[in-house]
Amino acid sequence: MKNLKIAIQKSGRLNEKSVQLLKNCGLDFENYKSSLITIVSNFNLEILFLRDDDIPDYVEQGIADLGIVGENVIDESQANVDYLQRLGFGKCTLKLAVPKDANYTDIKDLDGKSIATSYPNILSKFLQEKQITAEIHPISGSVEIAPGLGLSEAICDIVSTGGTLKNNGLKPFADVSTSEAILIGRSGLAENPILCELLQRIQSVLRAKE
Ligand code: PRT
Ligand code: ZN
Repeated sequence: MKNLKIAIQKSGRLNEKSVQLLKNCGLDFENYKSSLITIVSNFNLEILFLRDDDIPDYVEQGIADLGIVGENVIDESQANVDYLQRLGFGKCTLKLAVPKDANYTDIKDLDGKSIATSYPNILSKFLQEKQITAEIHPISGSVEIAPGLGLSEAICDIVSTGGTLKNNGLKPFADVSTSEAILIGRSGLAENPILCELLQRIQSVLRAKE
């Protein structure tokens, strides 16, 4: 049977837990940090190690059959992929935040303001739903320093403990969406026997954790 390919994050917040999940499924593989691809010796699977932002497109295009990536990254990419299984790790919330002494009271107070974010697609959909017109500044990282530098009046970024917001003189203002790591698949894969076996193993690992 032809191997399936699964893309996981090469390094970063989801790497270790993605590797651990696959190992807990009984998959035997070398986790070489320097190699971008590894073959599972006891299952029809190859593992590709990629930047998380690239995973949804690789899966949409069928270069990888499966991927493990944060819901926020999938939504932002707007890739057409199947959501197969929520994985319960990498939990975080995409939030709007403003300088700690700003006296905004309602989400509508963002009307006409500028907002820096690495998630322009998710943010623009959210603002549209709330009928708010704001100027979105897409930036790729260190979003929390934008208000302090005068680039924007608010930000929209991922928060987990809230420590980064606090350290940058910001306070959370509203939740945009929540996220966790998800197993995604290219469309048309649902009946694949290797996927069915892998999904069963993942689900029993998740059940054992409950
Ligand atoms: O190199 P690559 O592109 O693969 O990785 P990356 O740097 O883009 O992503 P990475 O490894 O930081 O995060 C991977 C995924 O983990 C994200 O897409 C989220 O789904 C999830 N996740 C969970 C988080 C966080 N928690 C998180 N706290 N992603 C980012 N953060 C950052 C956030 O951007 C902010 O700068 O942590 C800071 C806030 O954390 P607190 O704890 O101070 O609130
Ligand atoms: Zn990334």
